[in-house]
Amino acid sequence: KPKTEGETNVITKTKPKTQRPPLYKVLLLNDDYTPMEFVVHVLERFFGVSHAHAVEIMLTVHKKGVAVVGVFSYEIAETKVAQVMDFARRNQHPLQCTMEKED
Ligand code: NFA
Repeated sequence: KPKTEGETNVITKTKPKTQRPPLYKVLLLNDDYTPMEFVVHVLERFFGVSHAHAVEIMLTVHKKGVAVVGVFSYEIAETKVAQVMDFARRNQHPLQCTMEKED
């Protein structure tokens, strides 16, 4: 329809918001007993990081008390935590691994 005076063509587009699943941080916690080499091995084995990066992450946990070792979907994070906790328990180390929803 032809526009009369004062009418303006303003098109309001509603952007379809793409839904992404929430992400979860996997955290490694310091303790006084787990050997440093064991923690490095855990990081290489379950998080696929290089030896050098594993040493860096381990030292961060050792000095700061905690560090994020990766960010994953709920299911993957849950699996990583279970794998680390099971491996630590089987080797009789008190190493703790937890997950936390990302903001
Ligand atoms: N703090 C431990 C030690 O001095 C090493 C460690 C690092 C443990 C990171 C747990 C996590 N043997």
